[in-house]
Amino acid sequence: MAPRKPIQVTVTGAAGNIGYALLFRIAAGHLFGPHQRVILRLLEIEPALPALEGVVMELDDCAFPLLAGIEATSDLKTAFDGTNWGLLVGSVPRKEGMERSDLLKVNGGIFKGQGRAINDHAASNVRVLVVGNPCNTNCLIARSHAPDVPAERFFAMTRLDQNRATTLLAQRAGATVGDVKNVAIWGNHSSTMYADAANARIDGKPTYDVINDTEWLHGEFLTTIQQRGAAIIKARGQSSAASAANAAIDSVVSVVNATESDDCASLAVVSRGEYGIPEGLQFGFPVVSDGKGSWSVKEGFDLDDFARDRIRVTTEELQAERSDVADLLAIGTKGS
Ligand code: NAX
Repeated sequence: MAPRKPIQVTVTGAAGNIGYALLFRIAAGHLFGPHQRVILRLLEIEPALPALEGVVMELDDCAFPLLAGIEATSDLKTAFDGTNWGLLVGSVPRKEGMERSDLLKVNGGIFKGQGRAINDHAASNVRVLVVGNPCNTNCLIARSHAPDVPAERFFAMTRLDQNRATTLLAQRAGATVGDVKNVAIWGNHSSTMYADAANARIDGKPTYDVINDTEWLHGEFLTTIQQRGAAIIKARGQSSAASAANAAIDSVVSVVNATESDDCASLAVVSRGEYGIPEGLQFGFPVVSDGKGSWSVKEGFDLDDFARDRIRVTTEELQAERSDVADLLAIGTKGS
């Protein structure tokens, strides 16, 4: 059998914290399995290219059999030329005194250019996962500048929140993470996201039958997830990188492979009005993939008053973010 053509994966911000945790796993075959070769296309800003060169040396020194090539560049066209998957990790961190709206604008500029480059240079089957924050709105901006790429091919990362929620539920129930299924993250990847315990299943049973503690499920469970990033910075002196990279891998794997019938994957995708969410927002939903390139928002989630209120808050935040970046969005774009 002829060897399969390598899949090209672009990683932006490749010399950063998450990049360092992500690239070696991609090269080891964790995205597409042990028989699929990959080519890495690594984008960085000019000042970070020397550091990226060091990462490339380390990748070389691993002699990964599945790594069929590496291109390190600061040029957008080169970075996205023929790419099949774009993992958009690089963005500018929030600095002291910076308002959230300033951050949205600074990063919005980056994602506008990358969206255009994806539109003009990527492979016709390209898919994009945005990790760099604020990831939902950055994704919306990139998507709006890629009118030739179907909006369904753009994803923003809420998987780290899903993984955090899954572990918390397992620990509280005295179960293993493999017993916890169907954990949805609704809305924005920010402190307003809603981690949905009510529709999750632990060992096949509804969460509330196993963890009969509404106060914890409506309180500490949610605040622990919201504050987890800050807790890791406090403990480690650096932001989460390995778990974020792992969530990026999980996100891609969940798009590429079929979802089990008792489970879902949390991904922020373009809203088509599911569950009453305004159309066009890049919104965290429970998603099911068919394993052949298509996905849909999972139906049948029961949303009580508490859930509806939380989802309203996160929806309003995303609408406000969309207004803040209105001048960065391509007008009249399909799906935006
Ligand atoms: P780092 O600051 O370590 O790395 C970011 C890298 O991006 C730097 O090397 C920088 O040179 C590069 N960069 C900046 N502008 C660029 C541009 N225009 N083109 C290409 N590269 C560019 O941050 P890191 O810890 O790696 O985090 C990256 C992003 O992930 C941040 O925005 C962070 O907030 C976000 N996260 C998102 C998460 C999520 O769940 N969606 C969780 C983890 C993380 O917080």
